[in-house]
Amino acid sequence: MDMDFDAVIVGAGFAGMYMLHRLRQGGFSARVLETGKGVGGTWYWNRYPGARCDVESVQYSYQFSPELEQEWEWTERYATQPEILRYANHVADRFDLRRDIQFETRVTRATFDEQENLWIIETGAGERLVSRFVVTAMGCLSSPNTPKIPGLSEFRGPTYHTGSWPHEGVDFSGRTVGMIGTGSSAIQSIPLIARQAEHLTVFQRTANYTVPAHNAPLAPDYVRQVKADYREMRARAKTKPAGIDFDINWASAVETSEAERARVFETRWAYGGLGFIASFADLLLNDQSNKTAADFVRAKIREIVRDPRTAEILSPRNIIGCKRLCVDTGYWETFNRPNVTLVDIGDEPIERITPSGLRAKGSDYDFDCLVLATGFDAMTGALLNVDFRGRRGIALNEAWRDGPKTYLGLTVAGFPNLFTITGPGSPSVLTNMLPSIEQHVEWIADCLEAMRTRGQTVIEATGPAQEAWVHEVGNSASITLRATCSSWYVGANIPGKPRVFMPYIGGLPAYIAACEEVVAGSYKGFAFS
Ligand code: NA7
Repeated sequence: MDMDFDAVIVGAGFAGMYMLHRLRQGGFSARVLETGKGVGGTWYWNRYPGARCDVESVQYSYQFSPELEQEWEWTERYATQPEILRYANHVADRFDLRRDIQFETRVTRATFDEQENLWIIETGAGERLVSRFVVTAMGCLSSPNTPKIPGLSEFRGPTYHTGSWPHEGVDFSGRTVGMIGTGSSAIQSIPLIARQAEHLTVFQRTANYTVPAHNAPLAPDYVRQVKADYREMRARAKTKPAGIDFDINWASAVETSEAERARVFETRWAYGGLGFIASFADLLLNDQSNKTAADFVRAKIREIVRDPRTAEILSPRNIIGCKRLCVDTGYWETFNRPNVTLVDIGDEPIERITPSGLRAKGSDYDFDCLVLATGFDAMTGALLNVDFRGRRGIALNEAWRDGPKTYLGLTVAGFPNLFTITGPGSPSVLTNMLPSIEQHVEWIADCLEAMRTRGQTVIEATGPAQEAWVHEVGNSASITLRATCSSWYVGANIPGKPRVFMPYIGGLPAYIAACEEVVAGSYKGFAFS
């Protein structure tokens, strides 16, 4: 069997693009296969109004090229989807990546041939490529979840999913809109859709916590200062659990006086963003500490939302930060608008979608357009959409029947020469994705270079090493409150999905140390041939 490439990379988002760049630098041949017509991954698909990154733009960016860091100008504290997509395109052009990216190509199956130690990759168009290695770069939130609500196909008007929004945009002027979901995508888009639509009805199953973004244009002085200090900022970020350079207050919320606690929360609220959850070090470790932050946010909701009943429905009851904290611009305020209605469906699922709207709790709601802000089959969805076959033809679906099992979130026992960037069992979604991606890519590229030097062609995680890592991932999850609610982190949003806390919660520094230890121990936990 002739080998077409050293590596096939699946996905041309930030992970796939940098993987291609690094493999080229290492002298490997690689081809990226990408379903979309352009680069950008999540930022290519998620074009709903208000889509923005919840990590500050100067930090949600590549650091592998100091020249790129210096030349690119972010314009806002939190970059919009179009700006991030422009950045992705700029990177693709600047590093001449497109000539090795095959767009409009969906990988459907990948089979490891044990005789030849090669992967055979098949695409939706019936193409077949052969490579030594496969690197998945498919993103953690890239397989949209369309809930199986009865009647969905009967709705007469257009239905939009926030995770695969029409590229030409949607004009809601003069239209009535129904929206299902109140996660991050809904929280970002609701204020903008409400401003445009004649009426917006939001169907909320679980109230969510959100913190104001206080987004603003970036001041030139600030940008100059960041650019002068970039190396130090990146180094500081790598010492933080989330890989984001923000201050963690190491005090305990319950051991702090009420007045001081209120002051800290107010300061963080006024600053805005995800750093709110770092107001105190034990917010995600101790119920009582968590409740102080949750109470603070609930009081804010009551202050902002004029109708007490609406404020009550909007007030989350679960652990703050258990589901991913959202960052918004004018979310609670939007429910003061006369053209916005909130419907609580927390205690009873939507009965059915009807040709003119939907039926819930015995009432009919009519609207012209339906928006599904219903999230993703997170972390494993995209991987399991490809029929990966490892040794003895074992399907990844089968190997992961009880939940994903990986070694370092990067490799899977029984699936040699397969690498999964930001796979389950890596910190990924609990961190700033860009530095996490870069760390994975560099680890993989270094590993392939080491193998080449040693004349090895096959790498595979051993079963015991994988078991030990799965144990470590589960153990670290069990000490936080994060694993205690029905979130997509545990697969709870997808009926029938095994309930396993999927990302590694030990923090980026601990994870990097674990990866470095593996390398220092001559890639301990891996078998080579
Ligand atoms: P999320 O955070 O998974 O939110 C999805 C929302 O859709 C959430 O409010 C769900 O309610 C709701 N949902 C899902 N299925 C249904 C059904 N069947 N009926 C009613 N409501 C439903 O996805 P997002 O796209 O907002 O954000 C994903 C991540 O992207 C986010 O965390 C950021 O990291 C960026 P539930 O809470 O499950 O009760």
